[in-house]
Amino acid sequence: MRIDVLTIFPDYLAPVREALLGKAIDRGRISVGVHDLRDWTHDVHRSVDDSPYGGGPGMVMKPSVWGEALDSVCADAVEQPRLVVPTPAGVTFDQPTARRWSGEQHLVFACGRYEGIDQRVIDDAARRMPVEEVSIGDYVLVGGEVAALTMIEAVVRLLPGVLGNPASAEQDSFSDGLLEGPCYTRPETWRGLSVPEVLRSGDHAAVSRWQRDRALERTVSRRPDLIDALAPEQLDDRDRAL
Ligand code: 6GU
Repeated sequence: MRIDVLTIFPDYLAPVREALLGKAIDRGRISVGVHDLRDWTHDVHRSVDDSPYGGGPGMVMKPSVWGEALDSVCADAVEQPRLVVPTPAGVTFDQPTARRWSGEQHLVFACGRYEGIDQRVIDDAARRMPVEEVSIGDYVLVGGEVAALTMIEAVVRLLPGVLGNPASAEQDSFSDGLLEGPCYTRPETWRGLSVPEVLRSGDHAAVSRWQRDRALERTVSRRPDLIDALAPEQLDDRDRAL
């Protein structure tokens, strides 16, 4: 998979070279290009923003610079990439979106700052490639960079061969529509707190049932909206009794 990120703060994306993502790059599983939007300016001040039509606070990112930047990054693409525009005004990013994007050849993230990017940049790009304006949650960040990093990590860990143990992706929170329950490792007792007896019993059926019950309990108390969203066949009789 090819990933390009356009931003006025390329250093913000440095963590993409670390840990799991860095290893995916080293192994050639993904290639990542981080581009400074100001490379496509032509004035001495390298300006990327201007005041908004219609008034209001803040500045809007100019279409001319974005247009050239996107043309250039998409020019050498084999297939038309999918353009992702992180914005708090977007559709909420979730695990199904990450799963869907993990099947793409090429993702381009256009990170805006200030009040946003001139809408014509998005409308023009949509004339030749799929475009999604996406938010990572109901709060406001100062720019799209951290959101892009978040989405990139969620997508890349789903690529075959990136996680050491593919079962990790299958057993995640959300994969069965529930939050993951608690987990434990040695020692058996720590600061007077013991690992639940059943986990040490060797009774695999009892362990599975216990884990399922904790997942349900946690989801009911923390994310009741996820319970409401479950299809009837995702709950068994024992679940319903809980
Ligand atoms: Cl994608 N961008 C910004 N600036 N703020 C956000 C966001 C994105 N998602 C949630 N808040």
